[in-house]
Amino acid sequence: TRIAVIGLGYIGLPTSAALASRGVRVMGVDVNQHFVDEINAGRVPIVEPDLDTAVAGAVAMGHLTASSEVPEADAFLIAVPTPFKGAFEPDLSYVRAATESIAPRLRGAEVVILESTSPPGTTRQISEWLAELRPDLTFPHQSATPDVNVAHCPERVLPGRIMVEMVTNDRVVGGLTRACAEKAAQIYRIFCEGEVVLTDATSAEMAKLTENSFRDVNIAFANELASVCAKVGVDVWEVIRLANHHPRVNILNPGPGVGGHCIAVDPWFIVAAAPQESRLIRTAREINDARPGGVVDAIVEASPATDAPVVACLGLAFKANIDDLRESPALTITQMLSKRLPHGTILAVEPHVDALPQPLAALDNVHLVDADVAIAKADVVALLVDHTQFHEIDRESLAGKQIVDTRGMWR
Ligand code: SAJ
Repeated sequence: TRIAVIGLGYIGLPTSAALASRGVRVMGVDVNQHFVDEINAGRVPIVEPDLDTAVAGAVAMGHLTASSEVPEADAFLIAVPTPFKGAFEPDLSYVRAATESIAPRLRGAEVVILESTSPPGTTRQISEWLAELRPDLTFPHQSATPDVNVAHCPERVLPGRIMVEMVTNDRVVGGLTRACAEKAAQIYRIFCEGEVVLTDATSAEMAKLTENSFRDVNIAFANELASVCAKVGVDVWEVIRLANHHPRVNILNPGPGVGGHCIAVDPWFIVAAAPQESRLIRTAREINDARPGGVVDAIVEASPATDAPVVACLGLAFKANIDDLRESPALTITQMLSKRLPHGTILAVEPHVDALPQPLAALDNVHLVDADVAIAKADVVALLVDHTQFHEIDRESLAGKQIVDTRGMWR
C-alpha cells in the first residue's frame, strides 16, 4: 500500500510517521518547501514529544519521503487546515486545493480520506468536487459501487501527547458508503490500537465537532463560575474542589480563555450549520472569548497608580508545556496589556520560545525575559500558563507583589 498524506502539519506528519514506522510506504505532500526539505533530511519542523525520533527513523528506513507534488497512491489522506473566515464561515479553500491536487492522480479503486476537522457535509462535498474534476470516474455520492471511495476520519489527538494518542485513541471512520468506511478503516487498523468505529460521513463530522464543543461548553461553565465566585467573594478553585467531591460532578478548570486552533474554532462550525439551534454552544464561545479582556481588566486594576507600572506575564503558549502559540489567550492578554498600559513595561516569560513572536515583537513596551528577572522587577505578576517550570518559582520572590493567578496555581 502506498499512502499519500496531503498536509504535513501537527496531524499529517505524526500520522505519516505512525504509518511509515509500521512499514507502509508514505509520501508526504506539503506546499511549504521548507517543511519538505526538513522532513527529507529527517528533521521535524514542529515541536511535539517523540515526533522527531519517529520521523528520523521513518526517513532513514526509506518508508517516508516528502514532496511538493501529489504522487499516485492507493490512499490519499487530507490533513490540511480548516480555519474560519469573516463572520465565522468555515474556510474550505485548503480542502478544495487538496482535492484538486488529488483528482488528476486517481485511476480507480483508491480511498480518499478527509482527516481535517470539517463542517457537516464536507466529505460529500469532496466527492462532488472530485466528480466534477473527473467525469470519467464514479464517486460514492453517485453510485453504491463507486470507482473511488471517500471517507472522513477526524483526528482527535491532544497536542503534547500526539504520538501516544495517535496509537491508543479509538477512531471514528465515517464513509459515504459502508464500503468506503470499511476501506478507510483498514488503513487506521495498521497503527491504531484503539477501537475503529464505523459510521456515515456526516455523523463522523458532527461527532468530532461535538467532542470539542463539549469541552468548550464545560470550560465556559468553569469560567462563568469564576466570575460568579469573584462577585460572591469566594475562591472558585475551592468551590470546584468541593463540588467535584460529588460522584456525578466533574467541573473543569477556569482559566484565561480557550486557545489552540481546535476548541476555539470547531464550535463555530456547528453554529454556522444550525445557528438557531446552537444557543448554548454559541454562548459558551462568547464566554470563553471574553476571558482575556477580563484578565486584562484585573491586571490593570491591580497595577499601582504610577505612570509606569511593570507587569510580568508568565507564559505565552495556549496551554501548559507546549510551544504552540496559536490562538493563545496568554498572547492576546499580553498584547492587550501593552495597549492598556502604554507607559508601562510588560515582561513576558515563555521558556519554550527564543524570541518574542509577532505581533508582540513589534511592541516597544513588551520584552521577553527570564522568570526570575520578570518577577524581581514586576509590580504585578500575572500567571497565564501553568507550565511545569513555573511550579518551581520561589514563592518568597512573590512577596509584596500583586498577583493575578489565572490558573489557580498559587492559591
Ligand atoms: N483549558 C481550560 N480549562 C480546562 C482545560 C483546558 O481553560 O480545564 C484551556 C487550555 O488552557 C487551552 C484550551 O482550553 O487554552 C484547549 O486545551 P485542551 O487541552 O482542552 O485541548 P486542545 O485544544 O489541546 O486539544 C483538543 C482535544 N479535544 C478534546 O479534548 C475534546 C483533542 O483531543 C483534539 O484532538 C484537539 O482539540 C483537536 O485537534 O481538535
